[in-house]
Amino acid sequence: MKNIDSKGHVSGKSVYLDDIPVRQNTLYAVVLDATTAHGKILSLDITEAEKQPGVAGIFTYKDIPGENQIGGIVPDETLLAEEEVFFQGEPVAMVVAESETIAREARKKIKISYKELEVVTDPREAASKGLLLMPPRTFAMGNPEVRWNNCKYLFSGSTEIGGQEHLYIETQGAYCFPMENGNLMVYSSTQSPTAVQRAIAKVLGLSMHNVQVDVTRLGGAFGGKEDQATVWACLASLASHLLQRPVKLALSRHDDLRMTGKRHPYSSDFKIGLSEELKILAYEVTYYQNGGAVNDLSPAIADRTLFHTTNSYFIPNVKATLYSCKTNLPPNTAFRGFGGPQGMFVIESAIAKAAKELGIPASVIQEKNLLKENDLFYYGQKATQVNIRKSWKTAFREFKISQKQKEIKAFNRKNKLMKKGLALMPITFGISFTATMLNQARALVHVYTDGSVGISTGVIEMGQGVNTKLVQVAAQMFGIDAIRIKIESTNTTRVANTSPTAASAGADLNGQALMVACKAIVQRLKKVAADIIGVKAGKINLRDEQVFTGGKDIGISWDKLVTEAYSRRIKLSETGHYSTPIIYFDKEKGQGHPFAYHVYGTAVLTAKVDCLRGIYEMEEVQIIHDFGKSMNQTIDTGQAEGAAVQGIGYMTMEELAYDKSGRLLSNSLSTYKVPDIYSVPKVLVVKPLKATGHKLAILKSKAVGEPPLMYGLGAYFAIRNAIRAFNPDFDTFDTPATPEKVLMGLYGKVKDKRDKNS
Ligand code: LUZ
Ligand code: MOS
Repeated sequence: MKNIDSKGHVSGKSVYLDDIPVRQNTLYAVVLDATTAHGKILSLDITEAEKQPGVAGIFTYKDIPGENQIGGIVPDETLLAEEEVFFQGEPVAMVVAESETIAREARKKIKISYKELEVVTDPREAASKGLLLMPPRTFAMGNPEVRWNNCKYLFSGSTEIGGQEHLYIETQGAYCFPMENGNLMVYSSTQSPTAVQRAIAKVLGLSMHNVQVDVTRLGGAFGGKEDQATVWACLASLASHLLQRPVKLALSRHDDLRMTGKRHPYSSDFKIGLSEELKILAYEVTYYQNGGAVNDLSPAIADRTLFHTTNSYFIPNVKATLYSCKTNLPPNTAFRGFGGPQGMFVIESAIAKAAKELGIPASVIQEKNLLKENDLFYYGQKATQVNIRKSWKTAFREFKISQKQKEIKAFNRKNKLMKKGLALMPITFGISFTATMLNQARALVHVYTDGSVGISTGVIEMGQGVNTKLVQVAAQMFGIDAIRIKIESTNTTRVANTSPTAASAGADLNGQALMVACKAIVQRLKKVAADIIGVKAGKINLRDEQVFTGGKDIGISWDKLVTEAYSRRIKLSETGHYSTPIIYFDKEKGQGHPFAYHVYGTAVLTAKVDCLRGIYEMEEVQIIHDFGKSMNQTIDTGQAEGAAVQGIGYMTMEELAYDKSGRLLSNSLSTYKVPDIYSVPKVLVVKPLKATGHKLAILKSKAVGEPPLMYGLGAYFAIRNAIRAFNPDFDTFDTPATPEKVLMGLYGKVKDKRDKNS
């Protein structure tokens, strides 16, 4: 089935927040943000700004009628700064005016002064000063300390992995208006309508039922709107509530880049021990997560890093410790992969380090340690239906990897100033929210008397195609044409208490809830058909818009069946509730079965480096991916390709730069580079692994949003291998591999970030 949004997107008719026609009397808000990364606010003077014609109001924390608190996991985040600011870009005040231009002009007239305090931007420095967002966390299995003695080979090292800007095409924003009796209507570009609803109620001192949040779709999110859409929705609501007028707040790209958090950079130390046969016997890792100024989702992201510490490998003795470091940067947040890539990068670096020292390709060590059926993940879950070796072997066969390896060797022998590198990147990604509680969803289904159907769930369409999958589910359940099914906007009054659309689990959770609702209606309709012709309901089938019994079309159409059910006063609406079975996790012990299932796959990536200039090209990226039994291969392949390219961008050109004062230097698209059509690998192939799927995946079609991003990590190792073909001493793990860094790597002038003398 085609993506139901394809026509609307191509013709420009799809509705986003900015396309909602505004009401009469709408006001526009802009945010004044902190210009120092850590300081006491000495004075804030709004008199000049307030005098500007067209300004309707300027608000600070003092105007908040409820609690000035929007922290989702830990209550440590103010909506508007009080006496102290903790990052550049932190909202301090809001200007509301008749137009956005007026609001912007007035914003310039606000005078604010600070007493500067110490700024920390480096996570290790924060940790050494005891600046932590939460106590350090350790997960362990076995005992690496004991095993080091038995290891034939021991290697250790450090890694740096950068952050990443989400760069959703649609910036953050919200549009609110007051309704009667003090209620509020809120349109928000959010992955988490319930989080927005809850925070607004708290900030305004209302009940959740006073706040209705509605979302049609987002122009991309990638995790950036899981937690951080809340700020703007709360601010717009605050103004709307106080002024009793409609208020729109949509960030400009500059404001968005400066004020919102990114993917977490990590700095890490590892130690790895191998046997003579190259089995990894022990692995120890310490992560320093750069959390930014407040918790946001950092604790949950820390969990996922710890869960993905061993990537696709079985390691019997593991100890992983994570320091979530409080720095004076915007709060870093969810981003596709959610801490997983940062964990997986370190084990891949450890393997690459071992391979370098032993003078063998990393793939030899990778292959020897891939997970097998019934191996234990170090957090206690047994690996079942493991497809990692199968994807690895299929990749070798399909993509002729051994031959490629030989060709690259020959190429590198022949060419002095052009070098190629190849890397394999196996991925194993756990599907479920790591917070077990969030693994639930609900749906609401109406069958109308003309046989058309309306469905609502808690899921958010953000370009990933989940709405199309839900329409497919309902069409299949009722045995009717998809054209009859309308998917409603996501609205907190139709489906309440939604989990964010995140963790790659949107289709699984909401699809299952939808199936539960559809099934109940189908059961009642079958009973009606059975009554009409006098057979048992179990004998009835609905398909092709007709009623069948024993494989025979009995001449009752879907429309007729629905009309008949209605005239018999049968209920044609239903809700569905789903909560993932079998999952649990004991946080104290760090053991349990947190994931419904895992997604597997293997990528092979080749890079070509120009050793005079340091520029490079990703030549080929070929992937065998475990989609399960894909319910929509076009959508799923698109997700895999997009994720892989986003992962490659993360590893290569996307460089976030903050200066020592905590100011974002890469604050526009001329200084922050993202992959474009020219930098996409010339060959980008995604082939589905022949697989049976998993019973906890929607229609056995596995979750696809995040896992393929991690293939992109291989780009770093492919480039590293090419550099090493020119300069065998190159031995750093520091992303992104920008051409500047590659050039320095080629000529041995690799600057250790922490060595002031180098
Ligand atoms: N969000 C979340 C996520 O709240 N919990 C998760 O486990 C998760 N995983 C991936 C992406 N977003
Ligand atoms: Mo996410 S990183 O919002 O699944």
